[in-house]
Order: sequence, then structure tokens, then C-alpha cells
Amino acid sequence: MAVEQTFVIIKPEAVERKLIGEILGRFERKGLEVKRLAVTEIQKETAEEHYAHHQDKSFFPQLIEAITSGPVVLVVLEGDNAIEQVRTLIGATDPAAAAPGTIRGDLAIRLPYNMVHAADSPAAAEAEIKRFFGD
Ligand code: 3AN
Repeated sequence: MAVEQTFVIIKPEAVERKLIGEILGRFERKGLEVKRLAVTEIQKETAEEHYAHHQDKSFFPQLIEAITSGPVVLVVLEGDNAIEQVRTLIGATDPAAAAPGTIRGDLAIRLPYNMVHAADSPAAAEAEIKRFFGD
């Protein structure tokens, strides 16, 4: 089992609802280690780069508006198989379909407000940590 690092954004809607502790607690209780943590706001240009693969979608403007609408928490987590473990903990993209017990299934109800972003591959994790933490 490989020890990996992954990248998570606790989105503005979760910060607004005071769910930072709830979300970080779920990752910690699973056994993942918080390696880096920052409260910041995401600039529009960075958001557009981060979600570039969605730029042709009808929801792209709404997605950029949502992720830049207030403070976020940037998180690097480390642990066994961390990338897949975190994707399992957060649940399906659409909160309406996400299973109970997952972050999105328990805490969110409607797209694009699904509370967290998490890297979906080792390449994405590496690129996103670099994009948001600068190394
Ligand atoms: P995930 O965040 O699960 O990796 P992606 O990469 O397909 O899913 O979507 C990125 C973000 O775009 C989601 N977190 C969500 O906020 C938003 N999104 C995805 N699909 C839709 C949709 N059909 N309508 C509105 N927003 C969406």
C-alpha cells in the first residue's frame, strides 16, 4: 500500500456554514494526516486554470463564481492510498446522488455546491499541490 499525498479544497459554501472542523475531522478520523493547511481566497485566473477541463460546460461560469465567492481552505493530506481514500470519503460529484456517510452525501444537496474538491489521480494531486502551494 503506497503512502500518497492528495490535495483538497474545502469550498466557500462549507467555510460559510462553519463545516471546516467537521470535514477535516472526517479525514483525520479515517487516519489521514494533515500535512499542509491554508485559509485563502482563490483568484479567478487560478480557478479557471484549476477547472480548465470544464471550460466548455454550461455550468463553468457558475462553478468559477462559486469557488471564488469567499474564503476556502487548502489542504494536503497524507496516508495509505490517500487519493482514492479521500475520493471515497467525499462521495459522488452530485450531492443528490452521493451516498449517506460521505461528506457530499451528508452535508450537501445541490450542484455546484458539493463542499469539497479532491484530486482524482496522482498526476492531478501533484499538479494541484504545485498550483496552490507553489512547490
Ligand atoms: P469532482 O469534483 O467530483 O471531481 P468534476 O471534476 O466533474 O467532479 O466537477 C468539478 C466541479 O464542478 C464539481 N465539484 C461541481 O462543483 C461542479 N459540477 C460538476 N458537474 C456539475 C453540473 N452538472 N452542474 C453544476 N456543477 C457541476
